[in-house]
Amino acid sequence: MSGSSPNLDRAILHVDMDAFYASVEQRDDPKLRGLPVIIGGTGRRGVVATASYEARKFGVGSAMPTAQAKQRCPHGVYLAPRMSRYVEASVQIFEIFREFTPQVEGLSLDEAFLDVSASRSLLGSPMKMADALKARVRQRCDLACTVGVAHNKLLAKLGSGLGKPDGIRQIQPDEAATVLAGLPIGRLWTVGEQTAARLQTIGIHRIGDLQQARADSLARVLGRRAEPLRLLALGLDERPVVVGRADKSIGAEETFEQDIRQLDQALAVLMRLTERAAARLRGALHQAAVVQVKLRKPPFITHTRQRRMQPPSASTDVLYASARELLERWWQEQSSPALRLVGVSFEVASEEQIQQDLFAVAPAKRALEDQINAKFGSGGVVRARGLRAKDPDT
Ligand code: DCP
Ligand code: MG
Repeated sequence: MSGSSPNLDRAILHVDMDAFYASVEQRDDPKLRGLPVIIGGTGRRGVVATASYEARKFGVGSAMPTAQAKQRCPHGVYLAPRMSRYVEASVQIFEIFREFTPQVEGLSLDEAFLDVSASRSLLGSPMKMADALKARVRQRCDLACTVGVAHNKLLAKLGSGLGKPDGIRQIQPDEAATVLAGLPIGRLWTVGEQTAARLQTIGIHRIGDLQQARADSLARVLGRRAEPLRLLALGLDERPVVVGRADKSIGAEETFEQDIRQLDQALAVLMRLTERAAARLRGALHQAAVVQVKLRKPPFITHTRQRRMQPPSASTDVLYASARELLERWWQEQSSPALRLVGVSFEVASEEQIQQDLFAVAPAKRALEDQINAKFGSGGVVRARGLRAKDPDT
């Protein structure tokens, strides 16, 4: 066990709207209630954003090609997203969240952590608050959500997942390890595909296997991440609720085997990195408030240059224009410019900024790019500049 004992006194809610885009459409058009409704790209290469629970019975879900969804659910109602409606609903639900606590961390348009620890004396138990919150969302927005209740973020989020749809699920400290044990390892926060694959090589498939794993064999495959991950597997998580946003920054970088000495080669890499990071930014429904480039020259001197975006943006073109300017200016300052690493990162704009600024971007073009890139890998659509230079090895 780690040195400090876990704080069991906090009260965290994780709220997540049920089938968010689809529910907004069903609310706005009562004829759609009870029907399988699928929201997504309707073109040939369209991808499903979400499906109503009626449609999920047919095996339709987020990120599936729309064509495949139509095979599984031919009688479904297929609609293109109307972002502005979802943003309006998002603004309303976040207003409700803030009636329970100012400690609200938005994760996306439809999802947030609330630290309601200090609200208990005024508003009652966390379960009572969860109840009241659901009722207000229902009354004022005519929408359903699910609330997870626990003493930390990991378990609150797990709770909302288990309570869906239209539920409340509390996870008590003494049941945490048991609830986690049966879940596949990939469900654990921070475990992506790579980590899961590595863990599987030593026979760890479920979170329970990780709880029981020997420290030395874990360390062999995970290094320094072994101990933090084992604590998460046990349901121990001291992360605070951070007001405004979850991801502080999203970025991408590349190290080169041979130094880059041509400006247009550096710009080509920068474009590719910007494209990759901006797609992730948009995937998380975030906007960038600050663009930063990271430039490392031989032997090992790292410079960063940054610029604030006003207004925040998630457009590859807009973000690249800023990143490019920063790189070009740096290039001119150097007597013999050379790069062994280029990186770009975006500081995520706050919840309020995202909501205001989603109105200001052109969703159709972005969505098309992202869908194609999601389908064909992030090289599917690249701008001409990104193709000019040969791929440096990462
Ligand atoms: N979304 C998207 N593309 C994805 C996943 C989600 O465009 N690959 C959008 C549509 C969803 C919204 O984000 O309605 C919220 O995502 P959730 O993962 O919370 O999914 P839902 O709210 O639709 O369903 P639920 O939370 O009930 O599982
Ligand atoms: Mg949701």
